[in-house]
Amino acid sequence: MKKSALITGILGQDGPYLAKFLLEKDYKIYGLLRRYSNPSFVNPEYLGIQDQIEYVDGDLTDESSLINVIKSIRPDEVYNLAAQSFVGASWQQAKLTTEVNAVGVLSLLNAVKFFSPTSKFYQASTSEMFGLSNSDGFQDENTPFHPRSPYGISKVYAYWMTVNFRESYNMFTCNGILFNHESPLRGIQFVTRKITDGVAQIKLGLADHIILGNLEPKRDWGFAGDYVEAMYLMLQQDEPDDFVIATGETHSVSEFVEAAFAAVGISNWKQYIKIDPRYKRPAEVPHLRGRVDKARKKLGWKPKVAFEELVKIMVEADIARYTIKKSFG
Ligand code: F7E
Repeated sequence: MKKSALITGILGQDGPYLAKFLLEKDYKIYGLLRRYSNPSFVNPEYLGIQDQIEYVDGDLTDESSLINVIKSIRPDEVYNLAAQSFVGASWQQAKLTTEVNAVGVLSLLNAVKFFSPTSKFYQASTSEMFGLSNSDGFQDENTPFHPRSPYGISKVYAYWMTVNFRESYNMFTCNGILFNHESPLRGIQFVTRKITDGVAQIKLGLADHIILGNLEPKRDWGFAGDYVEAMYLMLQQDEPDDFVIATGETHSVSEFVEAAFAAVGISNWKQYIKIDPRYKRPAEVPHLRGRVDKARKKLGWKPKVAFEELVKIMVEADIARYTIKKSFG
């Protein structure tokens, strides 16, 4: 019998990478699709897996739709990757962020508990939960949370609810506390993709500057394609547990900008950057760097793609996109 997985957030960045990874392990993949006027399948198409996903209708904010889906497919594994995932928007849409990222997770956990209690459950938790907390320059599974945005706060609720279902109902539920992870599939509003897209346009003569906010914050940036393996590994353990997934390296936004311009041979990058306070956040997370010892030891997981390589992959993918667009007029 084929194993089956339900992936929420199937049209985002991580959903397609995870689907591809599991398809290679011969899983049957269901993708939860919420109602859009105009859904964009570019990410599964980019990875060449669009016709191998069975889409099922549902929305994290509609509990009955989740019950229907869980009841009818009873998947072996549920990966909850759906979220209002843009930290910057979470101040403007704090309630929506909470309804999707916090209450939505409770609804999904309840649907699993009542209609498929043996399904293993993965919750996409995040380094944004740590926020200001960084005692020795690193964050790990024992670091207290001090979220700095409605997004971070919503994710703390979902984290503890996932732990609580494990402790209260003996369910196999895990939190992957993933630090920032990027790829050519990253949404254009996130800083890495905004930079690599801008650098590609500048290189090709299509733009002459990039407008950014705060260049000081430091992030631990890894490659999304590496991180989905860790999600899978968590659900293959004998016991459910929570794991930090990161590279252990940290770089500032300005170092990312510098590396992206270096990837196309431009060293005087400062002349191409403009700062607009509109892109600055009311409260910032200044420094993220994960200590990944537990995942290394227990999951045997480690990141494969290093920082400079990641930046290069993203810049090259954006240059290729514009080159194809240009050649088709
Ligand atoms: O910002 C700064 C910004 O939006 C990174 C999500 O996947 O990772 C992501 O959250 C940093 C911040 O990602 C601009 O202020 C400067 O310090 O790419 P970002 P994020 O907020 O770290 C975590 C792990 C998640 O869980 C989230 O879902 O870059 N920054 N200038 C800017 N950021 C943006 N977006 N745009 C700018 O112009």
